[in-house]
Amino acid sequence: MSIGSVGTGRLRIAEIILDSSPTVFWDMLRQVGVEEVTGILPRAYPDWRQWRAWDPWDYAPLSNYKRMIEGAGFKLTIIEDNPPMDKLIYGLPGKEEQLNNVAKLIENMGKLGISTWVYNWMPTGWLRTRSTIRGRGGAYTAGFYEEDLKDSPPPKFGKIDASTLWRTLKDFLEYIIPIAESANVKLAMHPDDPPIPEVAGTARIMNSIEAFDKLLSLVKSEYNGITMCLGNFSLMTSDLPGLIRHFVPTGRVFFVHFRAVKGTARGFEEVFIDEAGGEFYLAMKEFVRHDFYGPFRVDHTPTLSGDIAQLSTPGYSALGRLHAIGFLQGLFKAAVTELKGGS
Ligand SMILES: [Mn+2]
Repeated sequence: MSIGSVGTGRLRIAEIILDSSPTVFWDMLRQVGVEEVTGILPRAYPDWRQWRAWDPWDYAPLSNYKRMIEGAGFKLTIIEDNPPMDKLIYGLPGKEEQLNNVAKLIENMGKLGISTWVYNWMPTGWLRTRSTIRGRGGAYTAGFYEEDLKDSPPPKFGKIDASTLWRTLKDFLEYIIPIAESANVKLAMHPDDPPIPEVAGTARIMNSIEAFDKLLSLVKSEYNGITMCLGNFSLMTSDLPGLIRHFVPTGRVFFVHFRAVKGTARGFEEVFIDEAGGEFYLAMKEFVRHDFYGPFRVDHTPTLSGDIAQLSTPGYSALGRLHAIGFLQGLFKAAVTELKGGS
């Protein structure tokens, strides 16, 4: 057997980059074999006049951003970011403008050939209550403990219940999915993080397998799909292969995040990906069995000492992610070798 003789599909990693211009981390990603990128909206072009002709979701800044990423040697596959959507989620006045901005983003992504948009329906955003926990070897890591919020008042727009969230989501999808269909851009709902039913008296809905079944049936379209964030789904079920068998054959899994956590949905800490048990290997084998090769990305990791990004963006340690990417590549090679065989 010669090196490289075993394997079928290629592992597709679309790692997220948060920088507004090329960095040494981009070089490192290319060097470890990452070919695709998940981008955010290009909001960071400082201008002392504090005036913008365009919003980050308009064509000009988005095409400039795409050109910069391609110039660095990547394909821009996914945007995992959004214009403000709080009024849409709450169903408040001003939601029409926010809806128009989302529509503009999707139309511009379509023109630029960016195939997938990650969004979520969290009225309280993704949430950690501790960001300087010491993990393995003293690495800083983040955690969520529901008890830390027991005295917290409701957030800015107040309380909201689950049935209102389902109604605003349905209204949103009924308007936006036809636009996504004609733009050829897939919508990939990210689960609530953490996936619990309520934060400070404010409901959350995308927190169970049943909820994702319901999402797929709310508007039946090839463009209405899922970001399978395994960090969150592993807090909903311990059966990741079963989860993959359930959703991947629907053709609606458009993106997968790998993240390891320890604990329960109501109290957990982020850990290094190799601190999980064998579940990620079983998960990767199930993806390969279904000939699903991505796009994947790694997700939050602890922050390694000496990290070039340090604690400025908790969870997005550059070195921590390089470690996780290597681990993912190992899982994939092992799964392909076991299932598809060598000579
Ligand atoms: Mn995620």
